[in-house]
Amino acid sequence: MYTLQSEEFFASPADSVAVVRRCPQSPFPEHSHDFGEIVIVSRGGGMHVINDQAARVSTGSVLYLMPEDRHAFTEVNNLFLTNVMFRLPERYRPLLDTQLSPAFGMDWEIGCHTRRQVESLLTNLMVDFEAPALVRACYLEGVFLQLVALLWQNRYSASQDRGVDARTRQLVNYLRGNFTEQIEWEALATRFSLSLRTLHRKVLEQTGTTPMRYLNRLRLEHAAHCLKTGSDSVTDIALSSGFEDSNYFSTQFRHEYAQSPSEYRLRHRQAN
Ligand code: RM4
Ligand code: NI
Repeated sequence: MYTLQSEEFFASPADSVAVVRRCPQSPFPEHSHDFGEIVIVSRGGGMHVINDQAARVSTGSVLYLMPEDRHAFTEVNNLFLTNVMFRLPERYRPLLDTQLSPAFGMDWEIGCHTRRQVESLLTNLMVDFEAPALVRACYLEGVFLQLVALLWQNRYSASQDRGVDARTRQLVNYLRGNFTEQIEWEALATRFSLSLRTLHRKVLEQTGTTPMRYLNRLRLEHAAHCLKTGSDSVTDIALSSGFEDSNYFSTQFRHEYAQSPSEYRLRHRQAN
């Protein structure tokens, strides 16, 4: 694992904040930073792993990394995000402590109204203006503090939005929490006041993949975790992950992991 150095990303030694867009974000190996990092997802989706804890991210996800944290993007689906990097993380830790949680990024979602306000602050952080180093540092820090306050105030705003985007985000969150159940798409669309057509289009936009493929991935990731860590039979794992048929599960598993569930279990047993 390697540590990214601030010299590589900050415009000058005096700058306390730097912003880089990743449009799109490519898969990125595990790393840490000698700076703090706030990641704001604006489109698509993917799998983010922070300190060995994996969580799917999608539009509106907000992640915090302090220098002691390690993270990676192991899977990306048309994932667009912005990294807000900040020096002197210890200076901001008391302010950010309220926002740092192991599960952070699993449950923090900003809604479309907040995303528009955040975008305006990100643009201000990226503005390039000539000024004495101290003036520039004060300007950047001021905008950064506004951003941190806005994110905290609106950390659950996705659920307050009434629009299609937020209802889709709620549906995606529902899938994350209920993928072991049998999903009836018509009933789910009705529950979140979406047409099937809109459900398909918006899930594709927010996760980068189709609803069925997204559901299958959630189930397969759960099954892979069970194969690695438990001793249940492949059939029991298939059923407890939401698959109705263990043959279909094995086919899907082989398609996603290029090996059978048993081979996967054996490989991870040998690795440990
Ligand atoms: C990478 C990735 C990392 C970030 C660096 C600056 O593309 O987003 O998380 O730390 O950029
Ligand atoms: Ni990073």
